[in-house]
Amino acid sequence: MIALRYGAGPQELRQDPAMRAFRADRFGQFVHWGLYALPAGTWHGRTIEFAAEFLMHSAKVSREDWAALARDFTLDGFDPAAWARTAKAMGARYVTVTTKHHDGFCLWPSAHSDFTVAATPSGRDVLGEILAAYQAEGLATHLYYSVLDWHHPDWRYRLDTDEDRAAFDRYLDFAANQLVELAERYPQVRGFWFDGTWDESVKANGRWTHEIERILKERIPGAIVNSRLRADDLGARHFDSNGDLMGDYESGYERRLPAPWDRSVTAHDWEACATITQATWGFHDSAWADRGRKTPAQIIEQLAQTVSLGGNLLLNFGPRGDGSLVPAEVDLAREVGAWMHANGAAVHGSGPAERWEYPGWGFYTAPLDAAGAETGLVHAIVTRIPVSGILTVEVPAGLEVRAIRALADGANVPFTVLDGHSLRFPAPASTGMPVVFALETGPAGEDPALREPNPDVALV
Ligand code: FHN
Repeated sequence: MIALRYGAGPQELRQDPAMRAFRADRFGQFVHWGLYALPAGTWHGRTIEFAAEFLMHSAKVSREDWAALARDFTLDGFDPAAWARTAKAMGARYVTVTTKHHDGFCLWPSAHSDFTVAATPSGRDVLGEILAAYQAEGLATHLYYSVLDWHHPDWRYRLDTDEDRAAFDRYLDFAANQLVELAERYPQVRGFWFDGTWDESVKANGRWTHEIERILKERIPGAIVNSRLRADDLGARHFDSNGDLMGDYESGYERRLPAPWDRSVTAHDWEACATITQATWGFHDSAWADRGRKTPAQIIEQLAQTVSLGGNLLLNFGPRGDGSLVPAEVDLAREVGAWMHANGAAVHGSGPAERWEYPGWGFYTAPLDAAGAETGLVHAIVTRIPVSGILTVEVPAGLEVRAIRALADGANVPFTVLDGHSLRFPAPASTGMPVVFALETGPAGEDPALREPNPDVALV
């Protein structure tokens, strides 16, 4: 055990109302919006097939030229109420919105920077409007903040000299002031999502990351902070040098998920973030970005896998430079939302179905408030229909399945008990979308007759 001053806190899962609500939400919307949405991946006619929010860096744009984009940030198509309605209809329960990305541009009129919405033609508090719109729809709000800052002259990647250290200390004061400002201006937010913390300079300042988490939680009791903020005394990130999670939930899964059978992640709260496009978070107006767009079924499969492992999925949207949503993202949200409308019970308020092994053809989830999954309901989300047309279910020892119903319409599904611990039922016809079945379970052996093969079923 290594003695650490800035390591992890208590390791029990937080059970306060904010954290329980976050855990039950399971599905959030990420929004990346800033000046980068204006050039949208192309600078002076050259399209760079890399994340749009990196364009300042990848096209080697000077601070001055990049800052001049603020003049075109005119909000002509900006309708935060439409963003919020879209998110809600998709089934998202919270939003995490970029307040400042790596380019340093602030979506709120920060008193600590001249590179903010206050310097754009409207001068409006864009962030405040976004938060209000989502809150009006009943969604919780989280603030993304990039510690990495290409605009600020005191930002350093490494601390090689005394001058670097002095500059970076000034930078950390600036960032701390901005974070306190955010917490004071928007005390209604539920959490903070940190990014841009991987450089040596930040890793050498574990104390600062520890202090920031403390200060934010002092300002907003119950605030939820992702693990990405934190470094410990020795520069370990996410998990401290003793292997304990820092922050309230792990946020290292980006555009990837744990393996479906990896139950180790259920030991703590975690959230994965995902792009709809292949590899850009900000709006990238190109065939390159469109090529990799995921389908609604792919998104739902990711969501199902995530929930089955006790995580949340934060699905990114990158509005266009004028503030309007990308039509393909609106369409996707609508289709995911239609599925969630019928099947959201397998996602919201759900988590891993304990002891139910990954079946290969999909994912099991169970209501979070059930006594584990020992009795009651288990949802089977079918994402891969076997060519055999047969779904086999291994039932955990001591349990039996008493009924299977299609979640969307409640239709009873006949099944065959193969032996004391497995059963099978016909796979659904493919609709191109995952299908969810509710398995009603109870302790085995209460009524032995129920464990006999069901005479109503014709074996497939
Ligand atoms: O560099 C950023 C990237 O632009 C985006 O914001 C993602 C979201 O998780 N975070 C960083 C890469 O890890």
